[in-house]
Amino acid sequence: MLIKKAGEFTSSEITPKRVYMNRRQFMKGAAVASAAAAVGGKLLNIVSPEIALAGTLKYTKSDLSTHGETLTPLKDITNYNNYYEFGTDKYSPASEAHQLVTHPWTVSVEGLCEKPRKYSIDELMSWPLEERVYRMRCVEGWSMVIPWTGFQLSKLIEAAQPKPQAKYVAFETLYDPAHMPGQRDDVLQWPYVEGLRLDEAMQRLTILAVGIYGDPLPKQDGAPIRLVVPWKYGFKGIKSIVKIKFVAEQPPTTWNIAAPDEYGFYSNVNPDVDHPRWSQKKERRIGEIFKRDTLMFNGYGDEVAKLYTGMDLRKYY
Ligand SMILES: Nc1nc2c(c(=O)[nH]1)N[C@H]1C(S)=C(S)[C@@H](COP(=O)(O)O)O[C@H]1N2
Ligand SMILES: [Mo]
Repeated sequence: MLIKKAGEFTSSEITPKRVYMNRRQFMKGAAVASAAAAVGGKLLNIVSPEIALAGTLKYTKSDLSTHGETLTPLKDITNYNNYYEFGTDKYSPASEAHQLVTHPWTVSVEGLCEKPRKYSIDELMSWPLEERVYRMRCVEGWSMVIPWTGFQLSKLIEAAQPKPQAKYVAFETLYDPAHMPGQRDDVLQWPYVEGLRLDEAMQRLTILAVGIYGDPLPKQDGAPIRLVVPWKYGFKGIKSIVKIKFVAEQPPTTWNIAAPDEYGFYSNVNPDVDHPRWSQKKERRIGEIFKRDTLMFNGYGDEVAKLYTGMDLRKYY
């Protein structure tokens, strides 16, 4: 399917999303030098995410993005989801999440900090935003590569000024069974809760995402704001956050409550620690046929391994 020949592009940036969406209105602007080549009737998008600035949000590119990976198409990121508030199968969040009311939206930052306060989502979305391309590895054995738009969680934490007693950060999803049909069943304990150690939360790879491919987060991906911790299994990335609380003790986490022998608090991606019911040695990148090796810390060990020095990662799984 030929959309446009390379020389005809009038936009400074073209992304897989734009190609996928085939929306010509995205293609206004300047020229692309050898960005896309029409070969054999197919449009080969060879633009790296580093030179692409898609979407309606204002943001900058980050040096902390993962390079050399093919981005997962928006179609897959928004149609193959885990969001049990909207059903337990992969496809129901895409059809059900429209019920979620994401505006107005308030995130309460509270607990053991000097400057607790509530933020409107509009204020948080007006913060300087960055694109962070990260691998995302679900504990179930599939993975994607997602260009998030967001900001470092550390910025919010610094603004809150945690007290010395604060050792962990606890997160909470909206509880709204009227608009989240899954919360009317007790498949999980609601609201969904997650947590990080304070140093994990401060690590520079940890972000709060408000967008994907430069547009505001689709509801099925956790609008209007969700956590992304790329070296941990995807379930740590709690969606549709309304509360962020500084606490002294390790907070409870939803999947650990549901199945403590299967899902720990740390949940670092680790090919050597199998899930009790399946191996974690391999994973299936969505869109690929052959399995890939699972990477220790999902490939982010240079950044994060030091957080776990001296810890037995079989015990602290
Ligand atoms: N509130 C909430 N957050 C959640 C979940 C959920 O069911 N509810 N699922 C988790 C799981 S298991 C994964 S793999 C990721 C999936 O994110 P995605 O659907 O945007 O790919 O969200 C995580 N965050
Ligand atoms: Mo997951």
